[in-house]
Amino acid sequence: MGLFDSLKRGLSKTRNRFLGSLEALFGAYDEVDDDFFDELEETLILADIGMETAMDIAERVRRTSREQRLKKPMEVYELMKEQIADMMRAEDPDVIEDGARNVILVIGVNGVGKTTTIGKMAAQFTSEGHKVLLAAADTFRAAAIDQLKVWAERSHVDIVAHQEGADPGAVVYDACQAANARGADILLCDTAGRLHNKKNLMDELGKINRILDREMPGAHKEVLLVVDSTTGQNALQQARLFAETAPITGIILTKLDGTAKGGVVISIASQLGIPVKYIGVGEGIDDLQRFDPEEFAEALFMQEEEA
Ligand SMILES: Nc1nc2c(ncn2[C@@H]2O[C@H](COP(=O)(O)OP(=O)(O)OP(=O)(O)O)[C@@H](O)[C@H]2O)c(=O)[nH]1
Ligand SMILES: [Mg+2]
Repeated sequence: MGLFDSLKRGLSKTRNRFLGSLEALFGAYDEVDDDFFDELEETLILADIGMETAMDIAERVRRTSREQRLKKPMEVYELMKEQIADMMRAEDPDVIEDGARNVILVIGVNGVGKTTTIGKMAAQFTSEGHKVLLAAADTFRAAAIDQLKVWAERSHVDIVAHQEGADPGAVVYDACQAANARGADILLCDTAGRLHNKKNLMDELGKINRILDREMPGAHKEVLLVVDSTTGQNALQQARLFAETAPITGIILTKLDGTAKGGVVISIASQLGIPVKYIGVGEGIDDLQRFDPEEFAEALFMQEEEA
């Protein structure tokens, strides 16, 4: 299956929810007028993308439709797609700097999909010719270490792991030495999503981050926050919390395939001020995609006969 097809499939629940009400609205008017735009705003507000984002989209579409004197609902539909893609566009979507040493620290609350996402990234980067090393810095549970080992095998990459309960800082330190010694150009660090309490977790992540800076000077570093899109409206709070440990450079939204609330990607990409770098559209090794605003909007608003 092509990338766009799996994106479309992953977004099918969200698309059904969005399109049902939008198609009825766009079908009900021969020409757009003030009533149409009022209804568009209401429809978007009910579509679970957050009040602010819904109003923002409606306002942009209303204004630009007037400026361009659009009358036909289908023209406005296309415009809406473009405007939404525009709102989600970010400055620097790249995660890896080619030719440099790269460090990626993956953080987020428990169960959002950090370990799975690292496994998927390891496979992708390897297939692109990179030499990847994994650091099992979630030492809170033995199962977490084993889970990452399984992904390392699947993606044919090396892993540095200690025992359950070991100091995650020591794991990361060893992983940095190993990456340097073995010439790995991408080091991916898994972390715990939960410790005995929140302060422990934040202290631990802060320490890991400092060790990475110290042991990999000059490396290109990304701190990626993983957010479960089924709970996505909490992304803002999660970002604020984790930003205390290290500046977050990107967001990864997982589990889009399991929810009708995938529209949350629009509000996160447009309101958080942090670029969305990847989206997860399934549990398989190939189900992680680079986030492309145009394709996302296209897949989200693709009507039945096209899909
Ligand atoms: N459907 C679907 N499931 C996903 C996706 N990403 C992750 N999962 C599933 O979510 C569950 C939790 O994933 P993990 O990778 O273990 O999450 P984690 O953040 O590492 O969790 P902790 O280590 O407990 O903090 C697993 O069952 C994954 O298969 C996705 O994009 N789609
Ligand atoms: Mg994990």
